[in-house]
Amino acid sequence: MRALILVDLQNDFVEGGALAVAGGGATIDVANRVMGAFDLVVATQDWHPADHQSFSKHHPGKKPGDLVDLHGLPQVLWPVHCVQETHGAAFVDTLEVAKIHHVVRKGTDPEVDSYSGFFDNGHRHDTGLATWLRNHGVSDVWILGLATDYCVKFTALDAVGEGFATWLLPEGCRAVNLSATDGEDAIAAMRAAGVTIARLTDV
Ligand code: VGL
Ligand code: ZN
Repeated sequence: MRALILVDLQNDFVEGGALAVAGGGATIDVANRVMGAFDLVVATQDWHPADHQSFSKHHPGKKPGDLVDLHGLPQVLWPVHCVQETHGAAFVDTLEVAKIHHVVRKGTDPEVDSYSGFFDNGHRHDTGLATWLRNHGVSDVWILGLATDYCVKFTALDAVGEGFATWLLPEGCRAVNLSATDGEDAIAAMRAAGVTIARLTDV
């Protein structure tokens, strides 16, 4: 069984959002185009409480893009984004949500960020996604979404770590690029970890 994982296709990550990723909206069209080709479709949602410690406003003197230590983990600080139950946290309204079989919400613990759809950044809390996929007979996962250099990257690396044959569709991804090559570097790191970099025509 093949599953498609749509990573964080939420209003705050597309044009006009609080943490807008350049070209983010284009990923929605790609998602809508390919969803029907998979046995199962999973969508992750970044789902933060208002007091989430990844928000720079909770760190006096810091601004978005700054790096801090959060309980022993390196933490990039972000503008307030994807707060639970807000418009910014909702799926982009052109996304064909009726084709999604399972939603994973992550980043709910205010004290630790969670880029991956499988585990928090400290690899302590498991979202249950790997178990859900295995229970549904999934062997292969294909991944697209936002953002290449954060949530897509860590979701793909954990998918490999959990033993899934893992495919990335870069045409359906866009990067934050705090540094200009972060997106490319993330793709190289995924490839080095065993992710197959695929084209839409491979789906
Ligand atoms: C993301 C930064 C903060 C992502 C989520 O979806 O890649 N990036 N929270
Ligand atoms: Zn976040």
